[in-house]
Amino acid sequence: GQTVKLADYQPTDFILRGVKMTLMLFEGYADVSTRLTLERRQGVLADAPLNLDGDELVLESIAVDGLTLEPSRYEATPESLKVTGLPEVGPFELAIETRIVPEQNSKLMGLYRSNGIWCTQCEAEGFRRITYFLDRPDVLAPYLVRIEADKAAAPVLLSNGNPVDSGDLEGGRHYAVWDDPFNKPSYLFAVVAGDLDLLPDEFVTMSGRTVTLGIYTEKGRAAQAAYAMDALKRSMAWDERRFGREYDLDVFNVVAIADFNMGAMENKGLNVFNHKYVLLDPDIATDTDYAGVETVIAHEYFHNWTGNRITCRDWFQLCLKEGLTVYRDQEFSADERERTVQRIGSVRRLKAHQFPEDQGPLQHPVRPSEYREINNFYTATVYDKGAELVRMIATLLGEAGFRAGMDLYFDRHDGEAATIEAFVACFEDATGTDLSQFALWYSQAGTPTLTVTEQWDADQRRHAVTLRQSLSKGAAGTGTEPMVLPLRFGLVGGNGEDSDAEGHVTGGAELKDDLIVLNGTEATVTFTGLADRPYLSVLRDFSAPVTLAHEQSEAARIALARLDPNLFNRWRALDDLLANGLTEAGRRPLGDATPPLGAPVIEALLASAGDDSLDPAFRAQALAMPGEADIARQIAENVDPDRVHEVVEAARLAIGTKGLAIFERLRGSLAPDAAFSPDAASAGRRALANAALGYLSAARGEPSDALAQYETAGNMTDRLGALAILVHRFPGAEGTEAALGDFYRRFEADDLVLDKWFALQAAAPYHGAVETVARLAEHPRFTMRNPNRVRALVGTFAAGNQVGFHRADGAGYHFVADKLAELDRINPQIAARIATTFRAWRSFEASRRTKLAETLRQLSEIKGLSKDLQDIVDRSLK
Ligand code: BAL
Ligand code: ZN
Repeated sequence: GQTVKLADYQPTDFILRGVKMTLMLFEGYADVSTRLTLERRQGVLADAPLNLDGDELVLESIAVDGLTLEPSRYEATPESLKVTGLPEVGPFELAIETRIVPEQNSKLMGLYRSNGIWCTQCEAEGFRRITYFLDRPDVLAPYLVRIEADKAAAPVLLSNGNPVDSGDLEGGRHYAVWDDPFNKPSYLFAVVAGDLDLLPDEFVTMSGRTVTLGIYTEKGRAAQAAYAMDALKRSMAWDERRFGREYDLDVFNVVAIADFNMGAMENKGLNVFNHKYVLLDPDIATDTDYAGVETVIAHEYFHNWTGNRITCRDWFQLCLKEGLTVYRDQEFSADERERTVQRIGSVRRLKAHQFPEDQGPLQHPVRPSEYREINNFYTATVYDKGAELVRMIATLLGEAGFRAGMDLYFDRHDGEAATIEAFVACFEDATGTDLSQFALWYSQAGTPTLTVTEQWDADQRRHAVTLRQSLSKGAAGTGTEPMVLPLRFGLVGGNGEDSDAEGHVTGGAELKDDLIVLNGTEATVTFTGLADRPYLSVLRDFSAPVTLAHEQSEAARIALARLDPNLFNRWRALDDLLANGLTEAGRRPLGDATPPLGAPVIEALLASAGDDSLDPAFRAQALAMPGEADIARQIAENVDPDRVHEVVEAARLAIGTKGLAIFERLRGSLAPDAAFSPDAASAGRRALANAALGYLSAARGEPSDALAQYETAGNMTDRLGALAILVHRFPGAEGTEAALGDFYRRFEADDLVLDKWFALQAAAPYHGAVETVARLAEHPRFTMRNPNRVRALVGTFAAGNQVGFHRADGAGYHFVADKLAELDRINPQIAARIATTFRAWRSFEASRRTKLAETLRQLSEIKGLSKDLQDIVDRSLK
């Protein structure tokens, strides 16, 4: 595949003024007729051809201003259409007809069918699978779309914008016309047609306009969209309150689809969702699912302003809409739920997904400068690190400055396709701040290391804090200049209060209230007038996405876990204590029996767990062990996944044994509420109760508590929590098999719950998991055609089962590679995504390292591999 480079950006030779389309849907094919109003851009050579993008297309006819073109005037291939001899000045109309086969579209890009429903996915380059087009985000136009279909097969016909016409046609067919007056790029185009149920509602905007809301679902499931609808209305109100952004069309529709590559898609006025992020009720969905629906509904809605009204000039600017919109959805969840707990969740995700990407062969800057396949850049770096960069701008400028910059951005660029430079300039201009050094965050890849050392001068009652930043060159080969690190901090006294001691800076930093802005390689801040040595709490709220190397005693961390007025850092103190202990123990050989955690660490953890003055959701987070992959990343070299698992289990047993009384008490005091409520506080109590059950079961070494909970559970959170303990800790126990069978029989009608059944078994941390997963891949309900199902089984096994996937004989690698080769021919995007799990190969001990590399090499040599998978495999090997 060809490499696309940011530096090569050029505007199109032709300007698109408008699009009129008719999609005629039939069983077995669809006829697409497109009329483009185009105009040669001023200054473009008179003989310059028009080059349109296609992908697996067949051209049926082509005409300019109503006249069919001679074959000498155009060249059509499945991937391109070149037209010559077009008018030198003034607008002209290009009419193109294509015939496509949605039923055979297994890539789920463009127009395809899911359970009989016609639907589209066009981001990033799916529109060119529907018709030949200038398929790039800086080509914006209004669209008028007419859909025709059989009325019985597709009573519902939807597209972007407002509905303007509909009616019956001969032969049992009907039509609908949708008018989207807002300029939009083709990636935001959408059409849905099918026999769907509707959950209707409405929202009155801040200026008093009534917007008709609809969530469309498979038949019989509209009631399960109630929580999503509630989240949508809260999102609309929040964007008005927090950012002054009002919705613009008369209607806003969401459609839930079973076969969907992404989580959801923000098409203008017609969001299309993976049904996993719409359909819920307490019997089928966990608290995590509820939170996920709320987040994704909000995220897609927020795109209406950050993504749709202001879009990206080119795909290199993807973080312009994604990083910003993730920041906005994170802020929404923080306001709607509990800020610290939300922040802990976001930081866990960042460390679990973005840090390994940033520290391995797939490393790329938040704004990449080249790509071979754009689908492979919908990454944690673009999304989650992208959000961290926006968060840092907000931290540096303060709430009012950040809002002023956002207001200017909306004013200045509404209706445009913008760049990161344009975005950053708005904050500079609105606040008079120079952000040129800050902007390095967008171009320099890698996780900087922040080293912190402290020196207490007892005679002078003075505390010196030295901060250093460093960034090493990684796979992306980008720069390593010092960046701007906003570091929230406090000096905590023995009374649990922050000191207001004066600080004095030497070196490259600025001090403003509770913020040190480190912009040089090194700086020292000396605090004077202190009565006693303080505990330094630094990088509060994870105010910069760095690896923190803070030389701090275990005693100081334990004190901060108890005293820090910043709750996030209390959690981090505990998490660091656990992670450090597990990492150190993980470096020792398999079988080494030295306890991974010292008694004071376990006591600190249990003190938090048992502290009823703390939010239960926070305590559940404190009790959640770092992930095995996370520990492996910190061990960094010669990792033995069996050893990592061994130390995690040893730690779990030690904590459970020592805390038995606390966990028993928690189980008693957190008995399930009679009526289920999905609110954050109730979810937090369930999370703590389930964490307690996990430790209790480990300590007792037998499954009866989990079995009892499984049998009496009144909601999916408690049922699945218990089943996970049974399947992951008590395999082969009689009750475990019975519960697993019961779960299947109860929920076999529901694909979303069945995904949980597949995923739970795929994640079971045993060497035999390879055989279990191979057997499940032959299960009648397993299919490669549904992305959720593939992710549940193959994706979970590869990314969420360190012990099984990394079995020493390489059987896990072979199984996944075989499945990826098969999947690649069906859905390359999903195959490429799952393949990223091989990227960490260099960090493993020699035998696994060799086998991983060998597997990657074999994959890379398969003939006819997709561009998607080839790109991931080749870059991973680099
Ligand atoms: N734009 C793709 C899905 C999302 O990030 O909202
Ligand atoms: Zn998004």
